[in-house]
Amino acid sequence: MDCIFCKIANKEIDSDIIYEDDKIIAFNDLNPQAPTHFLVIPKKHIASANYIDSSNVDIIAHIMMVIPKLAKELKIDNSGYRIVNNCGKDGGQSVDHIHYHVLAGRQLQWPPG
Ligand code: D5M
Repeated sequence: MDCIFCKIANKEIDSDIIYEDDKIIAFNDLNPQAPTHFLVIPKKHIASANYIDSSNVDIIAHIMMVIPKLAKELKIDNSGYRIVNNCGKDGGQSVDHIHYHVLAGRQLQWPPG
């Protein structure tokens, strides 16, 4: 499968990794939209939020537990941050491997565009 985030997870292409364990990997976004902007992905390919089910939801739960730990390490936990998952075309998903954006370091606006 020609998936750029699978290639990052498999270390077939370089990325700026900030966290890794047996299930997930986090790396800085190539096109940052905030002073802190990293992505957290499962190593196993899940195409989008549409494909979360009982067989893989433990990985998503793990991502949601690791993000606050990373936020604390990066000292963005007090000022705040945003976790974003874009799903599908209208959601703005451009890479078909589920990923959670974590954005911080400036006042983020709402609603999103
Ligand atoms: O977000 C996809 C995000 O993935 C977008 O913010 C750019 C980022 N991206 C794409 N390729 C790379 C590599 N190679 N390293 C780091 N970041 C990357 P989406 O929600 O799908 O629009």
